[in-house]
Amino acid sequence: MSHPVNQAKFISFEGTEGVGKTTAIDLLCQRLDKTGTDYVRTREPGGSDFAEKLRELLLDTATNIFDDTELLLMFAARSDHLAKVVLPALEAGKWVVCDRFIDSTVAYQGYGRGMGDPIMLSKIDSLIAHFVPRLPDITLWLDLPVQEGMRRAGKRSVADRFEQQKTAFFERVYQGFSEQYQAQPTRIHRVDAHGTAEEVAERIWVIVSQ
Ligand code: Z5A
Repeated sequence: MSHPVNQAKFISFEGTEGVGKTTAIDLLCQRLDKTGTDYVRTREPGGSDFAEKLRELLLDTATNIFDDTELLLMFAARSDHLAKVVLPALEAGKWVVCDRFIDSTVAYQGYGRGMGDPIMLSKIDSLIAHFVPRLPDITLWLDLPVQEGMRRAGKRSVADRFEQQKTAFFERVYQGFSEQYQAQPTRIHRVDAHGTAEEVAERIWVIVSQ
């Protein structure tokens, strides 16, 4: 068995719908288990009791809210999650593996809802600056064409409030991830999400274990 990976890391997974984040996180966590690495697996929106309540509202197809309200609720959930789960875990020397984080807000609220409007993007930048004291050390952007992710995700049953959006929305979300990757190539790593789950997991491990 390999040695534990000692230095605590904050890792976020990002990508459009159905790219395989959950599957990739399952496989990463199996490897962290094998190396004896102490970690917390979490997700956004959600991850703490209060934020999970907000997640229910945010994903509920019966919820009808304005774009700014959605943005603020994402940050309300994030603020609680950071304070109660992410920061304490990192301070205790644990890794944090998080399914979605700030880049999803830029992609979904900034590009998907806001169509890349500079005012919306600047609101998000400002919220990050004020309410996110710790950025991920590594962000893994699972890059897969939107249609291919939808095909993978389509095997599931009921669509939530985001999954009900049309393809054009998800193309803008993709553009949001792509532009953030180009703007922040040190933190954000592009992972080719084609191929088998094991092949994708191997690409991720090469990045994470460096
Ligand atoms: N949201 C937001 O708007 N703003 C924010 O700030 C945040 C989030 C944080 C919930 O996210 C929604 O919240 C999300 C954005 C919004 N809405 N959308 N869309 P979520 O992460 O809970 O939901 P999701 O993005 O829809 O995730 P997902 O659809 O569950 O997909 P996934 O986790 O990336 O994929 P998966 O479940 O691992 O895989 C999908 C299927 O493909 C499954 O059957 C797998 O067995 C299969 N799969 C996985 N990997 C492979 C490979 N390599 N080959 C073939 N098949 C595969």
